[in-house]
Amino acid sequence: MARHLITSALPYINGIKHLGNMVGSMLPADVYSRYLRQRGHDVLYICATDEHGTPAELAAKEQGLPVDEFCAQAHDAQKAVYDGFALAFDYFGRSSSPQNVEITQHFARKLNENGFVEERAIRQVYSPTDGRFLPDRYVEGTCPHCGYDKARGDQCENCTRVLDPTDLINPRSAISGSTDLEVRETKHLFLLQSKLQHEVEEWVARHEADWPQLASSIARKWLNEGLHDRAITRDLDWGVPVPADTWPDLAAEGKVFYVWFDAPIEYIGATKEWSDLDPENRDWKSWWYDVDDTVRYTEFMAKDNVPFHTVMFPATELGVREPWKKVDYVKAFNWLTYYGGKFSTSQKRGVFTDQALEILPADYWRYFLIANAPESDDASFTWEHFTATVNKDLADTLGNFVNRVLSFSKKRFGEEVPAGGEPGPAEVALGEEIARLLAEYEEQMEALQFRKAAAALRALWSAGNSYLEEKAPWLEIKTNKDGAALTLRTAMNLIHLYAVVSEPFIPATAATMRSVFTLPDDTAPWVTEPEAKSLTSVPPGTPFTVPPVLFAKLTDEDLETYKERFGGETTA
Ligand code: B3M
Ligand code: ZN
Repeated sequence: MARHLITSALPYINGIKHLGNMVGSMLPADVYSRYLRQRGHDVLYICATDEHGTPAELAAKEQGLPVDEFCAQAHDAQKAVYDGFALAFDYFGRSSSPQNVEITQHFARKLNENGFVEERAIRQVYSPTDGRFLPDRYVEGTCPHCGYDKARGDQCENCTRVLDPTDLINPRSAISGSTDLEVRETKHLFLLQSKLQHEVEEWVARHEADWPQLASSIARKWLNEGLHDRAITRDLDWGVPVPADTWPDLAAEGKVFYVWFDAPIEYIGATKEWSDLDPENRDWKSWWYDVDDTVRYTEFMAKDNVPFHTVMFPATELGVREPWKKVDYVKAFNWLTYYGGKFSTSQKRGVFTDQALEILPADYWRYFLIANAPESDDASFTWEHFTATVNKDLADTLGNFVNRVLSFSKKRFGEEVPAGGEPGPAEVALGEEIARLLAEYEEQMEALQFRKAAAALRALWSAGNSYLEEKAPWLEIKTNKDGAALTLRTAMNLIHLYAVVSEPFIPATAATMRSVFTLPDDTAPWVTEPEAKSLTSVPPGTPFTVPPVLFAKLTDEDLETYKERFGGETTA
């Protein structure tokens, strides 16, 4: 059995992420990891905060904190939210870690030794007042296209045009406001990606047939446009320093690596952070170095990150000329929109992950988001859709089933699973159906088809409801007590099966459902086909309890409150 290495795109440090970020990377990675663990695979799920670059420096400045302090706090704040969402990372690291510094510098040295790095002089804006070169984002001015007076050197937020700092009218430093700017020549390291084009093409060609179309088409597009050499250093205080042993001049000038150079390397760096905590039992290299097909590596990300993961990072890994593990499967997602418009961190539009948890427990969000993951197309979040889904799938189909069965049985038969009755045609048919749906669920999970997996899970829950409606134990009990006992016992077995199978989607609720029964040895991680067919794992006489309502039904009033708080109309 292959070991599974799983990573989700590293959330950027500058703020709490919104639901769109969550569904496009971390959450599906967590669901998949949980599923694989249940199936007995050796899984390592790694993520981290992406901490370098200008947005981190700017966010720190805004809060009046030194950037390292800002990042430490922001990391903890994000981690707390992810704990709240029950994301079961094996490790959640930080790209500013010493481990990442070490490995990033190693990669740069190797690329240099292999002839893929070159020092080039470029012309860049220098601010004598600030005593430094200004990265693109640190130059502000008037947009030459639309006249917006707070346009940044990389892009105008107003008309979205991509800019060069020298395009700006009346440019000024975003740090000091100084307009005393000059253009000076300075040296930067360039990664000669053009020299690696051919190799990357070959590598992509060998993999793209296995990837989802979204990932392979984006990779193709980038390759067809041609890989350009690109600057991999910046003039910033905060970042992985250019190593002085190899580039003494650039190091003396305080250059650091560009954030997109060190961020993907942090997948490896974070694994080493994890490993260094317990070096006797963990070996980071055994996941990354010279592992070939003994490790299957799956990456999760939104579509804007695909070029970096299918083309740029593989180019880096190939150019290092060491056997670092490259991605096997790229699970890419489209956008989750908010009422058809953009979720926006900068404009605070949409629902942020911390706010979501203030409103409802994680399981509500986990289920809704995965069941509506933007897999084949963009998907729209609306409060109407959210409340309707919660009410129908979670409150009615699953929650109500569980409570109805257990309370009724307790009332009529007491606090143990009732004995009596022999399985008949209805139970045989149910068992067949459950086994078939379980196989369907497994197949979709293995294929990383999350919406379809959610649909199969929902169908499993529904099958229980249909069975209960058909057998109607509340009527049966009047004429055939044994028959009613059989029906309820079978339904309780379904509850136990749901507890096991639903765990990746709704881990907290699944644990509650499982703890309903006092079974002597209830540790089985999965349900076998014979168990699914016979539905007898929970035997008569097993003590049980009735849990509190699993999912609250959301009212029209709730809906109005949410819409009022977050804005519930299209503004796009
Ligand atoms: N931090 C992109 C983003 O925040 C980025 C992903 C890095 S993955 C190595 O959208
Ligand atoms: Zn503009």
